[in-house]
Amino acid sequence: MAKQKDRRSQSAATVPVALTIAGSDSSAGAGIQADLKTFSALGVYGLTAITCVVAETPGKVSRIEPIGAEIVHEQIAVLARNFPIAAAKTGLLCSAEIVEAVVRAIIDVLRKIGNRIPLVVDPVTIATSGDMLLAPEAMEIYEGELFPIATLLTPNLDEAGKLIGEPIRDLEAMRKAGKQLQQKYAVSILLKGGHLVRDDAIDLLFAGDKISEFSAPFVRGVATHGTGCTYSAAITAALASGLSLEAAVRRAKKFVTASIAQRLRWKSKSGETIDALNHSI
Ligand code: PXL
Repeated sequence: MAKQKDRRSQSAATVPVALTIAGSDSSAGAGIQADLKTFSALGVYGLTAITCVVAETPGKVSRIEPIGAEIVHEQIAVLARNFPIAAAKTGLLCSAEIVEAVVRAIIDVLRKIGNRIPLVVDPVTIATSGDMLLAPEAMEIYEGELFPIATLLTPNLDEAGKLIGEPIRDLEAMRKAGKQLQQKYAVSILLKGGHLVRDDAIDLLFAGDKISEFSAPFVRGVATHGTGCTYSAAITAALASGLSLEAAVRRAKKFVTASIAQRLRWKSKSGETIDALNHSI
């Protein structure tokens, strides 16, 4: 045993490296914490650039505080200069200044060093609880500067509906909306249909001329705090491991479905139920 331990402590392992640029969720079901747990579960070393700190429980955001834009830029820049980053994702970016700093760091440093490393953009604007997370004035720069440098956008139906200016109520409307977004931003789109009321959660991937469908049984009555973050982190981990976009989404969908199915549950001090995704699967 001692011998084995010795040998292990002397050998170094190389695993793929991925970067998440996102906010901190104190309840650890979403945001940077969900991303890191997902990266670890999928065998990827996760780096982080924190954009803001959110004090919250799974049901309610209490307070959001952005980090200074320059330190957001610096986190990304030092990591890009020192680690072999194979893929990156963005989550909650909070303010227009932070979106601007992230775009600058990706173009001027990360992509200068890492060429066209895949960038997954999860356009987080509203929490599952309904709380606004992104400053409204940040949307213009988000669309104008961040979307065009993404490899994949992962909007849910609410976010996609806002971007095209009309609600998406069925699968037919999803097909139309996804194509529209793909053309509008010239980027691949994963449109997540989990908010449609059906027996299964269907997502559509629009990449090139192809539309691929991913479905899983819909689990009703389950708090879904953090599913979007977990999904985009799992896609990023799979891309960092060298999978194609379609294979990465397929693997990520399985991971999110399992993290919901094997969810965790506690009773709060006041007797309420607290659910959380299980990332240790
Ligand atoms: O699920 C969206 C989200 C993303 N990032 C952070 C969050 C939340 C939701 O609350 O707190 C940091």
